Amino acid sequence: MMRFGGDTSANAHFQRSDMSIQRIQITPFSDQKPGTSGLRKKTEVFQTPHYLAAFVQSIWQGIGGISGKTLVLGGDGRFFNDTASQIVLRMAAASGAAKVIVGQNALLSTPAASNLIRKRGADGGIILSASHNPGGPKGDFGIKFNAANGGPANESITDAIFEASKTLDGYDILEAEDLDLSQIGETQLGGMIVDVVDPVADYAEMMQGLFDFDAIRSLFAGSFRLRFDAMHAITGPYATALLEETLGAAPGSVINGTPLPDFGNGHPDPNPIWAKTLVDEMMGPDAPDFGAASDGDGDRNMIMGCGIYVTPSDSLAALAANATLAPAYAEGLKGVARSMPTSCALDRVAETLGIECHETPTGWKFFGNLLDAGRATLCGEESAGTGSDHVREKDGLWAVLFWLNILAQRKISVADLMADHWARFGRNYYSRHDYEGIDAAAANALMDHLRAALTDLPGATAGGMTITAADEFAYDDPIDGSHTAKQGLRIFFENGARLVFRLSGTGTVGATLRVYMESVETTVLDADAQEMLKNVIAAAQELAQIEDRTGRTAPDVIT
Ligand code: VG1
Ligand code: CO
Repeated sequence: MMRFGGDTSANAHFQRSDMSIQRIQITPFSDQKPGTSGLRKKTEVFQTPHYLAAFVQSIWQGIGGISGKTLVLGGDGRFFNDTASQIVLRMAAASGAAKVIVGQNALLSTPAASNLIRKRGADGGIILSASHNPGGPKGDFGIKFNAANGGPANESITDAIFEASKTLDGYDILEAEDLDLSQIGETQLGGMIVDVVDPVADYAEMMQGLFDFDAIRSLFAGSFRLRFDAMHAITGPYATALLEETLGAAPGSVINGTPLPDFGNGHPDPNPIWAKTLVDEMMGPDAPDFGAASDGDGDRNMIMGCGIYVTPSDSLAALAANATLAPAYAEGLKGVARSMPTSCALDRVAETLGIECHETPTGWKFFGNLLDAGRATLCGEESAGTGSDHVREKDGLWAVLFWLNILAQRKISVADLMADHWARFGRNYYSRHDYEGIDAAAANALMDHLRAALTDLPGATAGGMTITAADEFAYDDPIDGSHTAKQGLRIFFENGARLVFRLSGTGTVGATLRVYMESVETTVLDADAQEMLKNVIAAAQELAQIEDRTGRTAPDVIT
């Protein structure tokens, strides 16, 4: 039986066990270069005959084969998740994997997959997700490989995968019927064991070990109210089990809790634009005490309180400042890390705590070495990603539980906690403006023009502010010495303000320009961020000529 269309005449058949392995000949694809987080394309691209399989075979080659290895497999449930997981299983069996541990119905949140890889001592894992990108036949699909530490493959592995994809002439796949992945337990696929596991159980158990569940329970036993928006994505079952069933949040606290293949036609990106219903409720009359949302694959978090949106950069800083209130971090933090565009609020906390603060390129893969080496305990990104050394991915629900643990101990509101934080550390006003789906050539020209101007910028003014330094961020990993260049253009101003430009590595249409803006305040602590940043916003326009070069008069998304 041929499952992928195309001409089968050139394909060899041979036997392993009682099922036959097919060698499917293909012409290599030239566009399978992983971006910030795995390979993301339009779903229809992944549905092109052999496209997904070619990338999976390239992964096998890029990691030196999978013979005898154990892998974890799961995805965020988006359209094509089920088909893709059956292909991955048959290919793993064909290439001699010993075992694949797969979430029931091929579902696993990204942090839960990371945990399973670590807990079960697997050699790695395949995560099927395009994270915050919309799903469905017209939406996006994605796939990424995580290594034995549970974290996203580092650049040397993703480079090896891409190199393999460029010359790949075929792939091996077992000829077999689809497995029933709804039944928990072990089955056999060719010579390989498939172990279908409850996607929530191990993760929930880990969370219980990190936080003071009794303290959180007593919060919910009082008048404390929570709203968690799972955005019809993967965190629904996790949030319902943990927040409602285990911790006692009122039934109905979790909304949009059933994962849907098209995320209910939504955009599972937890920010004030796409989680507007939640934001409106939290900013409206009779708002709950705490509001949160997560993304498609459950690794992002948006944190809100009654009447307040906490920027991800501020959330990271607040978690670091209050970390010892949670049992897992009671002994203190070994160090912290943030991606370069993330605000410097974290640096101020680290300075006070007297711990290391690392600045890495965008993408969770750069935190892995620091976490493995015990140089960082908490990590975060401005894009709503926060995590710790409990896994090697960012973790949305973990951040929610961490916040609840802190609120339960401090017995204050989110707004008061942040006011207290800013009074102590000062406030880094922060915003990111995204220009999505712009012409790729125009985006590259904008970056090239700015890059060429960098050396002449110090001493010049923009937005009425004097520029003190400008560079293109590069990172030297302190653990393995690897060098990563071209990670964003940075412009620093004499008043402590900062402006960063970079192009997204997760989009699937044209280019997305991200402009990150920050200013530091120690006196005015309760103002509107866009207002406080207006000079930095003006400087961005002046320096990059965004409107002239992209034709856009305003950003698509402001966070
Ligand atoms: C974006 C974010 C980045 C994040 C990445 C993956 O990347 O900016 O911080 O690590 O998405 O997150 P980019 O290259 O588009 O800026 V997820 O939750 O989409 O896996
Ligand atoms: Co995500």
